[in-house]
Order: sequence, then structure tokens, then C-alpha cells
Amino acid sequence: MRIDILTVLPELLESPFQHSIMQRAVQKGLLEIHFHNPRDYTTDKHNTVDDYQFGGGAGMVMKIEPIAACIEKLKAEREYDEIIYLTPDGERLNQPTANQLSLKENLMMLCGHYKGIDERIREHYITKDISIGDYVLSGGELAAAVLVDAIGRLLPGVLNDETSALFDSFQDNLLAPPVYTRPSEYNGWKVPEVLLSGHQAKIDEWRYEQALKRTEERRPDLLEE
Ligand code: 6GU
Repeated sequence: MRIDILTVLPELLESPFQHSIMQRAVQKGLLEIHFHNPRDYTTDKHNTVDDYQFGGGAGMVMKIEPIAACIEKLKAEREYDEIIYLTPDGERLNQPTANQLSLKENLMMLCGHYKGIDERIREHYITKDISIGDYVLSGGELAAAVLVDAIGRLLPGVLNDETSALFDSFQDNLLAPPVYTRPSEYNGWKVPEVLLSGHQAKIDEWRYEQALKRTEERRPDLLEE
């Protein structure tokens, strides 16, 4: 998969993809991430990427020309499956959306800043608006990092144990069950006996029950869906 990220703050997004699972995905060639700065597509001598909003009001708006020029250049090079705008007024990100996006070839992501982007960009280029939750971030970059991570780890070959994403929380609308590792007793705190039993069917049953219990207690809304 190839992901092109448009951001005026590429530095903010360097580290998230240089470690752990995302780093491995990139090194294995399963995920390609390219950054593009709308500032490099400006034509005025001050490299202006934002301006006052028509009609007045506080807050700057990202200008149409540099973003449009950048998007046009990329679109001329390849077909994009989705051009995503990260915005608090978008569709809230969930596991099914991450699953669907992980099946695509080429994604473009646009990170907004200031008060937002000129609406004409949204009307004419954006195919999907995504929010990562009901709170406001100062820019779309951290949201893009979250989205890329959620997608990237689903790409075949990225996780060591290919089946492990299947048992994640949310994959079947259930939270994941508790996990334990050695020692089997610490400070008198014991690991549930069944996990040490070697009886796989019983272990699977216990895990399912725990997942169900945890979901009922913490996220009953998931069971209603
Ligand atoms: Cl995608 N962007 C911003 N700026 N704030 C957010 C968000 C995105 N998702 C939740 N809050």
C-alpha cells in the first residue's frame, strides 16, 4: 500500500512510522509513506498556506491553491482509492473502516490546520472525511498517525503472527480478553488456573467468556450493534 500524506508539519509525522510495527511494515516494503508539504506548492514569495476567512471571524483557513496543486500533481501520477480529509466533523474511525481501507492500493490523506481548509477542496477532491473521536486536536497530523497505524498493522505480512489481528479487540465487536505471562504467581497474585491447564478448548472458551464479560461491563454499546 502507498499512502501520500499532505501536511504543513511533516516533522510531526516522522517518528510514528519509524518504530516497531510501522517501521517493519515500511522496511518490508508492505507500506510506503510519502509526505508532501502544501507550502512547497505555493507561488507567492511568503509561501502563504493560510488566509483570513471570507465573512470574517477568528481563525485562519488553509488556502485552496497550494493544496489543489499538490493533489492535482499526485492524481496525475496514480489513481487514488480514497482522498481522505482528517477532520473532527468526519465519520468516526472504527475497526470496520480500518479493515476496509487496509484493502486499498493508494490512499491520500490531508491534514487540516487552523480553522480548516477551504470548503471547495472538500467538495471537489475529498472522497472520505474521518475523525478519530469526539474531541478537537490542533491539527490532523496526530489523527493521520492513528489512521495509518490502524490500517498499516492490518496489511498482510505486517504482524508476525498473521492471525493475531483477527483476535484484536473490536474485530468481532468484542473487547480482547485479559492476557498474562510468567511468572504464574507474583506477590501471591495468581494467573487463572485454566490458562495453565494446557486444555485448548477450555482456554478458548474461557477467553470468549472473558471477552464477553469485559464487553458487557465496559462497552455494552458494542453488543447492541
Ligand atoms: Cl481527524 N482532526 C482534528 N483536528 N481534530 C480531531 C480529529 C481530526 N479527530 C478528532 N479530533
